[in-house]
Amino acid sequence: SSTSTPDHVNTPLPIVECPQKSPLLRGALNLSFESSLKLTDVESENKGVTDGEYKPPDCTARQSVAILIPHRKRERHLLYLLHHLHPFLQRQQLHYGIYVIQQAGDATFNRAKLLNVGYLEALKDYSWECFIFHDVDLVPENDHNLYVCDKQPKHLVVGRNATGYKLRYKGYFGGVTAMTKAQFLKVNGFSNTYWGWGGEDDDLRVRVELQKMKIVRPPAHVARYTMVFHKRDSGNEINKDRMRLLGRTSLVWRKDGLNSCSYKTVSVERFPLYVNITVDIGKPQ
Ligand code: UD2
Ligand code: MN
Repeated sequence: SSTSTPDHVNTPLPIVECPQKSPLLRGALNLSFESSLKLTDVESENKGVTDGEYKPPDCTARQSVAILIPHRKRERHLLYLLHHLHPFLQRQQLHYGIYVIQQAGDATFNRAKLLNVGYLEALKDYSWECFIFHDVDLVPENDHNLYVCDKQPKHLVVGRNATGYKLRYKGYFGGVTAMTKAQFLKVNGFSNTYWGWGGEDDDLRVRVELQKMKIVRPPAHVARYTMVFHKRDSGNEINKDRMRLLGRTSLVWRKDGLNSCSYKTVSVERFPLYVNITVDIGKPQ
């Protein structure tokens, strides 16, 4: 009768899997990069996120995804990315966690090794099944670009503003990529030996190909990004050794990667919108 307690008060919600296609998706987005944006604004826009983690409130997500962002001194880019990525991932009805892996000190930057650390550290929190390796300065323009893993390693950046939204070259695997826990383990992760700019993304592609896996991409009209403008950072000078390193990947991948990634964790800070892992990864030998 109308006077009885409504059903939902006593009955636990049935655990239903989220739909194949989220009803919340909007397609092409209008991105804004306001210089007045503050971290506290982004925090109050994302009350459902705790320690960088979110679960859809009324269905069980189809995948649990860890977003790994290599970082040093790009605070503004990080803020823009958090501002866009949190609502984007929530509209995709994912269970996700955002990890920022912060290189301590001023030694030459090593994007790939930071991402290995992110994988190893994130798995201490939760058995994430999918990992997204994500540049801090790339903002997705269309929420049909799903941040989930596929049967094959996935490259999510077909095009971006600065390159006329065209694939930079055949085999290009940089910027934002998605691999399952098992796929990444199979290739022994990234190489730890690429210090400075370039080559580490091609090395990962070679590892994937050596395992007879095939890179897949979403359609070009969906896999679009805006890269926030930047110059080459100091401390991330071009790696002149990258071609030589790339030539020996097939010989060293078994010994150079996740299983040889040595580092010292300086701190793990659980901020509202992300877990910040500061790490000493050493310096080039
Ligand atoms: C390209 C690739 C990138 C990587 C790089 C070569 C694209 C879209 N991206 O980016 O994935 O392969 O070439 O290494 O093709 N970072 C910091 N602080 C620094 C230096 C780097 O946070 O001081 C991080 C940050 O997440 C940044 C990423 O490393 O987005 C790549 O560095 P970049 O943006 O300078 O290189 P870019 O744009 O040529
Ligand atoms: Mn960049």
